[in-house]
Amino acid sequence: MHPGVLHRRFLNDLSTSLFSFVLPLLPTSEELNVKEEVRGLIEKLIKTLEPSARLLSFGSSCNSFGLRNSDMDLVVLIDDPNATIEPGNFVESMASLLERETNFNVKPLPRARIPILKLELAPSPALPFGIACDIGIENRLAIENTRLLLTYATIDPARVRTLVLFLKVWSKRRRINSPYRGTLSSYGFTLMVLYYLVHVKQPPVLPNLQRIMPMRPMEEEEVMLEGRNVYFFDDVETLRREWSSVNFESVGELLIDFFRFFSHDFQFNNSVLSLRAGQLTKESKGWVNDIDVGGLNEMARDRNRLCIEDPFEISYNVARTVTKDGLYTIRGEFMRATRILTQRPDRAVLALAELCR
Ligand code: 3AT
Ligand code: MG
Repeated sequence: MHPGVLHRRFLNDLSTSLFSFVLPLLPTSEELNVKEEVRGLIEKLIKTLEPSARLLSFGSSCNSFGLRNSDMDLVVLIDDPNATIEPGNFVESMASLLERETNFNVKPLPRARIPILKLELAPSPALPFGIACDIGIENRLAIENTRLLLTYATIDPARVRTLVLFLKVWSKRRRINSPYRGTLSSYGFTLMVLYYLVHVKQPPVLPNLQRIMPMRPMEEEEVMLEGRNVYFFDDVETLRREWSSVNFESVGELLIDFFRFFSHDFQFNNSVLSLRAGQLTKESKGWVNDIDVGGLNEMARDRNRLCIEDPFEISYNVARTVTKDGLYTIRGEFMRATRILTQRPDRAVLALAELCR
């Protein structure tokens, strides 16, 4: 058979295999229901401390990039402007309340840079993996970046969700999804995929929601939250009606090209990935040689090896956890993935299994 035909067949096979790979890893409706019940229960309790408090989900439980048994990310928002609440103290009050009233294993971190409360529930028949949950206070930007990610997913769910979900599984299985151990968070990998679909791929798979929309050239707005412009085009109905990508590449092709781009083309040494503005230089962001000396017993750390600009908190490098070794490992994994997928084995399923081993 002609090599071109074989290659086509492999790509088709790869796309189908990606869909079937991801499908059984999605959360069940039972899991989602239990988690929503838990959220409601905790919210009710927290309202006894502060009646104007609401408890909202963010992160993967509501950006459509959630996997089965993933952690719950929750945030307390206090609506009453007259309520004077200090996050650290509120974390401590919530901790004693939940300790008293629930079966959760409660661990408050009131003096962390961002005070949070960690909760854990032991496994049960309805939730064979238990529940792990972090509750933060007043982190409204996280709600907005969750909505941004969700809106991107909604534009082209078949390609965007499949790519992101696969990358998340792959990065976890290859152990490069551990911000505490020098590699990158899921949020960071998700921003890499979206950056690639908006700014690298030509023609683009996704529009830049933070920029002027093609159909309404004069309507760029500023919506300020905590001093940041959190505007993005979030009118999903209009997007569905008026945006259609002329990029028809399959999810398999996009995956291979994603790995190839980050193996060979992206200039990690001097470039910044910005979903908001495309490729930027580290120099223009002032993100060069920023060594964080750390506390008394901490090692000095290089904060800007891998640079991913947060879409709203633009002075914040989402990939600041990535060390020199971490980046070396991540790039090694991109190369390994490219190699496995371009060696064109007979069966795409086997390639995916090998990739995630
Ligand atoms: P998992 O399914 O838990 O692996 P996730 O999508 O929940 O993936 P993260 O746990 O990395 O992703 O992050 C949860 C949310 O927290 C995503 C984003 O709203 C916020 N977030 C995480 N990391 C950062 C960061 N470095 N800067 C700003 N917001 C962040
Ligand atoms: Mg999470």
